[in-house]
Amino acid sequence: MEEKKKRVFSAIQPSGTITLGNYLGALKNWKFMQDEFDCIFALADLHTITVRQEPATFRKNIYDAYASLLACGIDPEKSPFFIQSHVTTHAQLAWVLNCYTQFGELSRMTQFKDKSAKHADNVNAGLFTYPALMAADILLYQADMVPVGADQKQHLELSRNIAERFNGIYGNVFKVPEPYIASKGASVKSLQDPTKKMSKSDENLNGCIMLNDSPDIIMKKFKRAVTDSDSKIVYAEGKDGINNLMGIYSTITGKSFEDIEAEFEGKGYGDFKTAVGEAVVEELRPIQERFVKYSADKAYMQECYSKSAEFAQKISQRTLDKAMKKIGFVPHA
Ligand code: ATP
Ligand code: LTN
Repeated sequence: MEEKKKRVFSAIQPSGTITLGNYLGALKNWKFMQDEFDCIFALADLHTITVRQEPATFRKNIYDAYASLLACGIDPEKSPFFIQSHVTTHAQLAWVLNCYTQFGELSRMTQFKDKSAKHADNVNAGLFTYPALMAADILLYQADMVPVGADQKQHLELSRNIAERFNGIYGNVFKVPEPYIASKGASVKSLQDPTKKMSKSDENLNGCIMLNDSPDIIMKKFKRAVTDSDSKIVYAEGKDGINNLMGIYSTITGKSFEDIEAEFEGKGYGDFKTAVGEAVVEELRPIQERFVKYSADKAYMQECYSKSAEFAQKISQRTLDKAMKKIGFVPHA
């Protein structure tokens, strides 16, 4: 008998233009996982309003993110790819899980601490309870595995704790998900401050490669990348800038750090930055071409996200109903 494929769930926020960090840390893996696993993907737009959004920009970011993911190789025929706010169960289960998540646990989330420092004028309750919504996203689909970049590991750990706590009270309702964090590309750093992660919402645009940056801009950003006063291309402690460039180059070319060190022995930082920039330009070229095609076809995108939402609603409703029934709510039908 054919073995049942493992279920994979992941999501990304439409909070700005997709970055090279998102691509190498998450999306590239999603693409390859589609054949081996039973994948479901989402745009986590409900998460995005934890930071205030300008309506027209937000709407454009949602369309652009959807087109970008199609361009990165997400195929909704193989893997349903929906918009979170179109599937009503997410907000519903999130409320329920909020009541099984402790204030202390949420207070320890480093993303909450970072984002509340960054948006000190809007430390809203949604920003705080964000991980309960993320747990709902994952648990609704009984996901076995969740591919994310290293920055989401703590949230996933919390999702597991919430699932185990709930199951401990009511029996087996939720599958306890495993994180899937590929070692390569798991954490791409800012080109301007290699101690910080590359992030869509970074104000310093030079630190961040956007998926739709022109070849010219990409080369300029790499040439300006912060390195160190040494001149050797080796992976070593204290060389955050070079380590980051090596990580990017290695993830794209598949070369090991030793191979890269050998390739650039005796060469300068300038040569290395050019090589990394060129590798990125070539990696992104076909994605950029497809992005233009998908963005111009809103009807196709609509067909994809509507069908995917219908499927997601059906699957997730079963889990929500089961959880509500176990708690003691009266079924409505
Ligand atoms: P924001 O700036 O709004 O926080 P973000 O760029 O951090 O956004 P998310 O939408 O939070 O991106 O993350 C989408 C996926 O990309 C997640 O799986 C996350 O782990 C991954 N990711 C984000 N930034 C990086 C990075 N710098 N390196 C590797 N993976 C990353
Ligand atoms: N919080 C994640 C995005 C996200 C997610 C999810 C990732 C929302 N729901 C469920 C994996 C599974 C982020 O900011 N990267």
